[in-house]
Amino acid sequence: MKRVDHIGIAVKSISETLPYYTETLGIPLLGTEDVPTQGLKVAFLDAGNVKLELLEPVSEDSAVAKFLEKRGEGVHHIAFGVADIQERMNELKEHGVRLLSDEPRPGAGGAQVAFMHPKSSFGVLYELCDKSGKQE
Ligand code: CMX
Repeated sequence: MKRVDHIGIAVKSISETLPYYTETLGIPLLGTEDVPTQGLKVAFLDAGNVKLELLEPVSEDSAVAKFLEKRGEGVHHIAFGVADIQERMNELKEHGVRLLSDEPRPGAGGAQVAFMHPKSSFGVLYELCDKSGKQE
């Protein structure tokens, strides 16, 4: 894992949160996107060497809705940018890391993504994010 692509931050409302990031902190908005496969609306911000991804649940049974209910707003996950995501997943599995799926799934921004269970990553939800096959 050589590069952090983005940090995911769970929020109740993107529209209420955005002015803090764009105006108070001066971090430019890259764009917003619906991610129906995850029950989410997301906003990406350009924090220079890393992106921030604001995550707003649009469905009550999404992972982020559950997170907000249990833990409140805050840092939700850290995403490593990788190539050859299936190979990286296989390597992690060989090292005993518990992955949340056997194969990568479509995520925000046209990426293929996979998650490591926080219980096998010392309390952190890590994402692998592969944009190498992305259609521009
Ligand atoms: N970071 C760290 N720990 C977390 C966590 C998170 N984001 N989410 C849950 N946990 C912890 C909980 O605190 C709990 O720990 P305790 O047992 O000590 O209390 C444990 O993991 C189990 O949590 P849970 O509330 O019972 O939640 P679930 O097992 O139902 O789900 C998880 C947890 C990680 C499997 C689920 O959130 C998931 O499948 N995540 C992957 C998908 C996802 O997060 N998508 C959103 C981002 C998508 C995107 O970026 O596009």
